[in-house]
Amino acid sequence: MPKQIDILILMGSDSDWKVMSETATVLEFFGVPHEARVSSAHRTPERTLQIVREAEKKGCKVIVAGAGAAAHLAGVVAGHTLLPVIGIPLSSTALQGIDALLATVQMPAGIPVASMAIGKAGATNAALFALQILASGNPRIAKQLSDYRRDMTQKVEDKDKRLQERRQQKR
Ligand code: RP5
Repeated sequence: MPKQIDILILMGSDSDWKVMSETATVLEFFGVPHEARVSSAHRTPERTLQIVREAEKKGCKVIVAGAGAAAHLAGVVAGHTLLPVIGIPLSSTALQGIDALLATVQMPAGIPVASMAIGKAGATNAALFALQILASGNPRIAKQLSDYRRDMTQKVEDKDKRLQERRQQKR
């Protein structure tokens, strides 16, 4: 029996891991079973399909795919599965991710990919978005997400408080 996963993190190259590890870090924090794999839509197309099929058998519910350059990974994966696919455009060429952004976001009608922002913010948000998809059927994750937002709100309020205090001291 293969190890069950909720989320597959797929990336085009190991050079993408520096950014894609942000997705894994969030999923680890939330305690959600996942797997991170390297496979390229261009360099290893058949292997990519095989990894998607294996993930489906492992009970995977969402696929997060990050790639740079002419980034077709998320779109190609989406064409092979009915699982929701979240794409992260990565900056790995002279075009600084704009190439990957357009390749990821401009999907033709019929095969959707939820495209995130370029780089680390996109990698973090991909994890949160995947968790939000899981949360509709999982009250534990829904509660964790709600706590995460509450902590974020508190941090912003703390920053504002510190700013007001600094300004007050100058007067
Ligand atoms: C893409 O090409 C990968 O996703 C990576 O962002 C980029 C460069 O790959 P490497 O040449 O570093 O393997 O397929």
